[in-house]
Amino acid sequence: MARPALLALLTALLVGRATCQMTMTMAEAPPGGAGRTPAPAATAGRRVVCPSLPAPGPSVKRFSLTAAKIQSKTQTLAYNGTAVGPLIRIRLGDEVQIDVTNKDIPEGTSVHWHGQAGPAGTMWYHSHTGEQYGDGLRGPLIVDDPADPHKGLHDTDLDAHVLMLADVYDTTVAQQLKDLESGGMGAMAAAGGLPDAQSMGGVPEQPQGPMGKMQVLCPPEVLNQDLSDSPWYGVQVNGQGWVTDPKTMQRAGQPLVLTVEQGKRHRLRLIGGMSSWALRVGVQGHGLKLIALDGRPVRPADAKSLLLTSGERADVVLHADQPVGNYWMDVSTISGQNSPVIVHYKGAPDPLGDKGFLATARADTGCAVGSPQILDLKNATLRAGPGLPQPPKGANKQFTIYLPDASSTVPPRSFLTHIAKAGNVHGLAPGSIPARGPSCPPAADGQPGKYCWSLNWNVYEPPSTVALLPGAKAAPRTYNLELSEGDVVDLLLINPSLMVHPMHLHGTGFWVLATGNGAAANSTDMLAPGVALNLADPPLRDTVPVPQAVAAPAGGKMGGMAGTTELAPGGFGFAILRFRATNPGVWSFHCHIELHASSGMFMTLTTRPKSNGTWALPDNLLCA
Ligand SMILES: *[C@@H]1O[C@H](CO)[C@@H](O)[C@H](O)[C@H]1NC(C)=O
Ligand SMILES: *[C@@H]1O[C@H](CO)[C@@H](O)[C@H](O)[C@H]1NC(C)=O
Ligand SMILES: *[C@@H]1O[C@H](CO)[C@@H](O)[C@H](O)[C@H]1NC(C)=O
Ligand SMILES: *[C@@H]1O[C@H](CO)[C@@H](O)[C@H](O)[C@H]1NC(C)=O
Ligand SMILES: [Cu+2]
Repeated sequence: MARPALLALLTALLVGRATCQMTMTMAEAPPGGAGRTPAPAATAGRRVVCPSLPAPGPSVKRFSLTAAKIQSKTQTLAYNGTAVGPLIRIRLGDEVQIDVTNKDIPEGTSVHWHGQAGPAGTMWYHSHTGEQYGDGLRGPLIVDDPADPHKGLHDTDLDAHVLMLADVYDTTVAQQLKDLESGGMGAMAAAGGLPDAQSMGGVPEQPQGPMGKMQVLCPPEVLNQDLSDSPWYGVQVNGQGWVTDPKTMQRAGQPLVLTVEQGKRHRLRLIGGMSSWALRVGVQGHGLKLIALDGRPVRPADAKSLLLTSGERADVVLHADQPVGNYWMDVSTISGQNSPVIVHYKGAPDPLGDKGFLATARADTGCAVGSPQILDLKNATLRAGPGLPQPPKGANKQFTIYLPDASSTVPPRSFLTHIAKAGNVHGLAPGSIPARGPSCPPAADGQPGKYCWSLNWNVYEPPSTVALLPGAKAAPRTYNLELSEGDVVDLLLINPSLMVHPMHLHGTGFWVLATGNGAAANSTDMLAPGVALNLADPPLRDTVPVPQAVAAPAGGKMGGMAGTTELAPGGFGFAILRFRATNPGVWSFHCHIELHASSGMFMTLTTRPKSNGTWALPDNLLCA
């Protein structure tokens, strides 16, 4: 199977109004995606048809998915007409063909097999076009490993215990983005999303429908960390959950009922399918044992609850060791806005018929930050599980990438001095030290754009191209880093904003060597000496939540959001990643929060094969 480049391209295909076939072999050929919106400019004028793939052999497992418009209160798009796309469950080593049909989505669609460059574990699939996954195009993909080192830690691993978490809205994500681009962050604060300096007094309302309003009183330091730039509406797990219309206070839907058996240890596979909010999961009266992150085993860690951001997956063991009954599983924001799930022991009364039980409506785990035993997945105390490879001891390429809100965050002086030499930011001339980075592109109405996120102040705007072939030119806006096959690469991610950014890399997994807050970089923006790297057993992941920055206490303004506000000394959030560039191709690297990726927090890493001759570019790039 020597066709990695071909497969890398295939998964970037637009699925027009036609069926396109995609083949992948687990643990062999690495599919991935090459960009949020594939590059129409690169293929303009070219006649395109589906590439001809080898006919599937008898051992190939075949699945099909149909992406289409639907009309429900919380969703405009769906795979196969269901709130969450059907579970695709295969075994490590399987060869798989998945036929994807676009029934009626006029702008086209695409599919990204999130985390899938070979490994077993809890993965998912979702659209990578525009803001479609937040509107409903997402589903679970599980790759079972018969030799899973943590098999002995659980008694069941049921399809019904694969849980796709999704924040849902009564507006499309594209509409949310439009509102932000013309109104700025304040627009969402008014809608109950992002707190700002005015609304941050700290009392979000938890509407409870028939039971009246319930207020969640959380201290400001909790609310300050619960930033989302989407308005809160509700959460669904596998397409079910209570959502309360903030205008009418009417509650609709019902919680998912998760059935467990007393005495059994159940493996739950949690998928962070949210487009914006981070969610905390914890079960009343029960502990959770984390055993895998992003599909890969981690050293088991016990927790009362854990926090999941967009794109991440966490496998946990729920030991049903309590009296037979019904229990709440909170699925809540940090500040306590909750759309809970019911954990129902076999033999207990029907929970949906039990008014007294329903009225309690939560596991009551309160405000999260500061709660003991909350397992924060961005906490670098996590360790890899058995059987995973160790990282190389050193890297031959290092890149520093800032994660700023480009509408207002002024680059640190050290960064500007550095890029003045390196000249690696589009729009900034090398040799001169600019006063600030480039700002947002204009909003749709032509007015100055008030909202955009960037990587090193590069605001990604599709369409984009990367020069794949010798002599071809990259489009000016594409922020791309060049790698060669075999490179060992360090990415030092520095977060000067007050939001966590879950950064996701396509095409390969990476080791998380360190995360935290502090001065990770010295004045040349290279890794500062003294930051402790875990080279022994760092977790191997495909998504990393980069901790938010800490604002200076004085002034009351939010650093990184309000523009010129200083951060606390050493207040940057940081994460240090290492990976081997063994998979030639053009790979996306982006924040998984959809509003952030779509507004510019998106770039590419191009791994060139050792010899240019091995690029396997097909003649026909797109399905007609
Ligand atoms: C999706 O729906 C089609 C049409 O009903 C069906 O044939 C297919 O099996 C479904 N896909 C999955 C993965 O269940
Ligand atoms: C990380 O975990 C350690 C050990 O549980 C804890 O002391 C520390 O406060 C945590 N840090 C964060 C940022 O959650
Ligand atoms: C491959 O192509 C790139 C881009 O033109 C060029 O810089 C590089 O030297 C080539 N490498 C080899 C091994 O020919
Ligand atoms: C910053 O760190 C890099 C890498 O460790 C080192 O080469 C450089 O000399 C350091 N610069 C300063 C000013 O400390
Ligand atoms: Cu982000």
